[in-house]
Amino acid sequence: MKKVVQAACPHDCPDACGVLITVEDGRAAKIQGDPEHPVTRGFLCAKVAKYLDRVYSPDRVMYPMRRVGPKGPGQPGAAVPTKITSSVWQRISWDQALDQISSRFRAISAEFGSEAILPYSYGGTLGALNGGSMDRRFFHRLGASQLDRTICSAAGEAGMKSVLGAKLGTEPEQFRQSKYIIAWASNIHGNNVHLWPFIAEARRNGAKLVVIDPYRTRTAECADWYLPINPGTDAALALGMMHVIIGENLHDVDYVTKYTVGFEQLREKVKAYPPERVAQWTGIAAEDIRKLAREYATARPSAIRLNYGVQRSEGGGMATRAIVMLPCVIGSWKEVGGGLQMSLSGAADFNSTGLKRPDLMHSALGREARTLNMVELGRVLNKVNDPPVKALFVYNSNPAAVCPNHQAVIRGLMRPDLFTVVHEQFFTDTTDYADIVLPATTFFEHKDLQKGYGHYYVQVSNQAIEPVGECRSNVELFRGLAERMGFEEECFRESVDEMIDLALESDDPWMAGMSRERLEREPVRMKFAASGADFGENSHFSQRQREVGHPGAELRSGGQPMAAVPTSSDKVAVPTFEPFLPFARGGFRTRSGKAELYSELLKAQGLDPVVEFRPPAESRHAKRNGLPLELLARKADNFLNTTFSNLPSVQEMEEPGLLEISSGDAQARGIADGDRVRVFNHRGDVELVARVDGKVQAGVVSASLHWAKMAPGFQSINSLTSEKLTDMGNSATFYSVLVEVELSKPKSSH
Ligand SMILES: Nc1nc2c(c(=O)[nH]1)N[C@H]1C(S)=C(S)[C@@H](COP(=O)(O)OP(=O)(O)OC[C@H]3O[C@@H](n4cnc5c(=O)[nH]c(N)nc54)[C@H](O)[C@@H]3O)O[C@H]1N2
Ligand SMILES: Nc1nc2c(c(=O)[nH]1)N[C@H]1C(S)=C(S)[C@@H](COP(=O)(O)OP(=O)(O)OC[C@H]3O[C@@H](n4cnc5c(=O)[nH]c(N)nc54)[C@H](O)[C@@H]3O)O[C@H]1N2
Ligand SMILES: [Mo]
Repeated sequence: MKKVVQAACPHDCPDACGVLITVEDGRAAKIQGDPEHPVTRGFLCAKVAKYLDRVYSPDRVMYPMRRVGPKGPGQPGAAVPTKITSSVWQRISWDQALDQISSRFRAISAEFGSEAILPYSYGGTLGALNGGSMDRRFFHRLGASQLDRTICSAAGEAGMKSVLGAKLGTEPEQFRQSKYIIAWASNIHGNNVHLWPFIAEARRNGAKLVVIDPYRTRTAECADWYLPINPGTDAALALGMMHVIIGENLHDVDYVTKYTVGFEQLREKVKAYPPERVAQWTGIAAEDIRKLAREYATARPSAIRLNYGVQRSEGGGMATRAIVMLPCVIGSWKEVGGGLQMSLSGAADFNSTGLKRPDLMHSALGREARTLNMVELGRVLNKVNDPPVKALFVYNSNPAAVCPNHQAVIRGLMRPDLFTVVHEQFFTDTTDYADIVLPATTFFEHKDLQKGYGHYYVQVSNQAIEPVGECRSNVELFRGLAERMGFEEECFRESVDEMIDLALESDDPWMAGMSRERLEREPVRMKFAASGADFGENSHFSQRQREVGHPGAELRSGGQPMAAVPTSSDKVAVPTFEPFLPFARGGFRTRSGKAELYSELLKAQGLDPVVEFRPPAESRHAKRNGLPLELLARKADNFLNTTFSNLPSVQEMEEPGLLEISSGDAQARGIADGDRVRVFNHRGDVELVARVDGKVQAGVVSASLHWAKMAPGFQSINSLTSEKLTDMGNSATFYSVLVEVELSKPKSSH
């Protein structure tokens, strides 16, 4: 029997693709992008196109296992146990596993209090259910410590919200109507490839693409203008652009007056950032800064695709804040194809209180549980007392590779008194330190509900096949564990469909028309036109926009403020949707209701209420201490963080283990292309192979993330990164790292 199942890719990626899985006699036979999904448009990224290799990999965790050997990755090369029973693992039943976990949790709670148990999860799946529902209910009810999920985007979120009050922005479909696109720290071909066709369409219609990134990405290679920037200096660039824009009266006086607060303070602030000064920090010539500012402000509509690269730096919150001010200052939020996109996840939320039940924590503890920051796992496992963490429950994450300050994390995970449970699809770096490993389903094997953070569509991901082996989804695992712990609340018995229905219970008008039955069949765009209120009055598109002959988008007055109707004389493709312009007429979700170029909230936190640039302290400190090179510990284009990095068919598309270095820096150290090099700083060192390929400029080196145990000595690139937190949002500073490089041994001759 053959069927085609509608599903959604749940990986941590803005694109959240619609996928079609062909199933023949119970076995998945084909995966393809959903041609009907308006953003997926029928194609998949290279790694998800190979997903059958992942689902049916012989290396999957198939059964619950208990450790009988020592913790740690063992011998190089022999790290992946494919046999059920080995000297390290013993197969056990689900019943035994759940019994052992629950009795251990009871004992730890009795001796140290329930907050000695710490859940650790992040981006394994973005499904609303398997990403955070039954698990949260379970840990709330248990009274476990709370995890502050900051490893990815919290600085950017804080920076963006300080201006806009929400994570909203330009939808991908509108980029086809832009005339000027800045990909700012945005590796579009690698991390967000479904935006590319819209940009390609815009360029066919004459748009210019500018890329601002210290690494020459594939996107930079095909840009009209590539501006390599010194890492961590983006706030200065944005301030310098605003210096030019405001100084030359290119800002939108009407928009700024109506919809922002603090413009005068910003005008004062940017005076200190003339292009000549900014050039010294950023490495971008003053003339280029002027040109960029002028073009950005006048080539309408202009859109910025900002991604999270800038906010993985010490000043990441302020950098994001500064960049997010740009469309507010030039008023490009008014235009179809204008504005800015970072994350769109702040639109219409599912019923998250219902899914996660934070009230259960209060009934368990009588108060909020303590919160531990996931970025600081090394410190948390080694230094936190009162109570110490005695049990770690990892799912949807591979902290033994993705966490900063890898050495400290590993020291913590090696603690003999730490009881570690890992629910996983594969024997990752983290399962190497588990006491119990539990087998997890992939999205082929369970049902879920999903939004994206790079578009505004919602989907149900239907289950395509039965779980392989004895795999269970996160929902079923925590349901089973709740039962073992004797938790009697009804919510632990809800079925998956009941949970999806509950998640969709929302009085948000943007969620109107989203029933489970409908979402099972098709992706549904949020219903913005129905939102009515909030978006101010008397909006109209700027005169300038009409003058340059852009599709004459006109806002209807009255109840449908965001609807834009293309006119018949338009030459560019007519969009098949009504563009969503979240801030065309204000509607900011800040306290003032305006774009806050001056923020009382920031002032109260002791931060600059306008915006500021501070050169990263890591640079000042490390350069003094003989660590002259900025390291970009980047993501690989064909892996997803560390996911996929163990699959042979995906490995073929990547070259892990490289240190990309400029020819000048290589020569100065006697390093040639292909040489083995040691990259080090005061936190650790890793062995890599030098690649002199012109991807980075002088002073910058780059290496990519993957499973630690694929590397010599099992060293994650995160051996070099620090636990230092960002200026806002308590996020990670993966891109504020200084290192030195030396030849480790001569290149072998074969
Ligand atoms: N293929 C693939 N796709 C992914 C992922 C992956 O690992 N692989 N990861 C997913 C995840 S978790 C996320 S959060 C998203 C978003 O991920 P992104 O934020 O897009 O990812 P990054 O690669 O961290 O950063 C984007 C770009 O910023 C650049 N950059 C680094 N430092 C600076 C800086 O100081 N200034 C500027 N201007 N640029 C800088 C990097 O070189 C990189 O090209 O992507 C998701 N998609
Ligand atoms: N050096 C450096 N470090 C980084 C980054 C960087 O750019 N550079 N990026 C950071 C960022 S942005 C992020 S978001 C984090 C990502 O950190 P993580 O979210 O830990 O990312 P992954 O390495 O992809 O690990 C996810 C794991 O979840 C598992 N998984 C998938 N689906 C399920 C499921 O349904 N159930 C269970 N139980 N498990 C599942 C996968 O098999 C995989 O091993 O890494 C951060 N670390
Ligand atoms: Mo991320």
